[in-house]
Amino acid sequence: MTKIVVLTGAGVSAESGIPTFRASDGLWEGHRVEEVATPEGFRANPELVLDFYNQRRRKLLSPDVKPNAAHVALANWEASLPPSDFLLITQNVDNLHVRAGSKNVVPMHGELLKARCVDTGEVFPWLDDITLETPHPKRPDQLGRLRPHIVWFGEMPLEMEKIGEALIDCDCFVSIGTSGKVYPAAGFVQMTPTECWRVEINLNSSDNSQAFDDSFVGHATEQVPRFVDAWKKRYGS
Ligand code: BV8
Repeated sequence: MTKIVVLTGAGVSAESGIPTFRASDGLWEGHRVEEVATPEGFRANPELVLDFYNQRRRKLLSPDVKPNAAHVALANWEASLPPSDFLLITQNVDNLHVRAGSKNVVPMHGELLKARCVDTGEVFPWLDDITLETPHPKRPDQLGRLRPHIVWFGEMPLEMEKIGEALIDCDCFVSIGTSGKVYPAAGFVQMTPTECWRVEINLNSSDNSQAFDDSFVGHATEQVPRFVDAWKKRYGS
């Protein structure tokens, strides 16, 4: 049986109405990355950063944002396989893979619907805004002690050991909707075994397209189901 590792980026959620990071001129919903996605930016202007994530959390929770055909195709593919043979690593902080039914998901850059205590690192499910007046869920007399459970630039991504173990042992690595600009995720393809089938699914080529054996070019909602069919033909469903 083949072992499959999938890596997704913002492009897999684009057709669900969630903006990608580098579609515009390097600005991210009107902000410079350094201002809103670094610990330094958070220390310098916590209200700006908290509001940036509050806006994105509200959008994610709006009724018009839901999993698209790419999320669903990945969940169905996983369901057709033994659980230990499929790992979905996502750089995205939305919950659309899990809402589509994916089970073995590693949100390596954190999760928009969780908050983290800045003092203890404890993580809590979180659907509301986080502000400097938000009481701590366990110490309500303490305000403003929460941050988004997000991995910012300069911070270590989550579950890197589990990710590394899966990458060195996989037979098929599929990168979907990522520009290949952010490390360590952009380097994952290089960690797979030489005989691994490396596939990229993207609207156009990315910074590390040359590392892949095959490319499926187009919208994820069309190309992911098309790729899964190709995989089933190659390995048998
Ligand atoms: C770390 C927060 C170490 C979550 C994010 C110099 C060289 C190499 C590396 C570095 C360097 N200087 C600094 C670094 C390290 C740095 C880095 O890589 N910087 C880059 C910019 C050079 N990385 C880090 O800091 C990481 N940590 O290295 O820690 C360490 C060691 C010891 C101790 C402590 C630490 C942390 C990286 C995580 C940063 N957080 N986001 C959030 O707010 O959302 S990264 C951010 O970019 C998002 O998570 C996002 O997922 C990620 C990658 O972007 P993409 O997902 O690829 O999105 P993008 O818009 O770029 O591309 C979309 C793609 O989709 C495009 O290709 C497009 O064509 C395609 N597409 C669009 N629509 C569709 C589509 N495809 C198909 N269908 C469609 N419809």
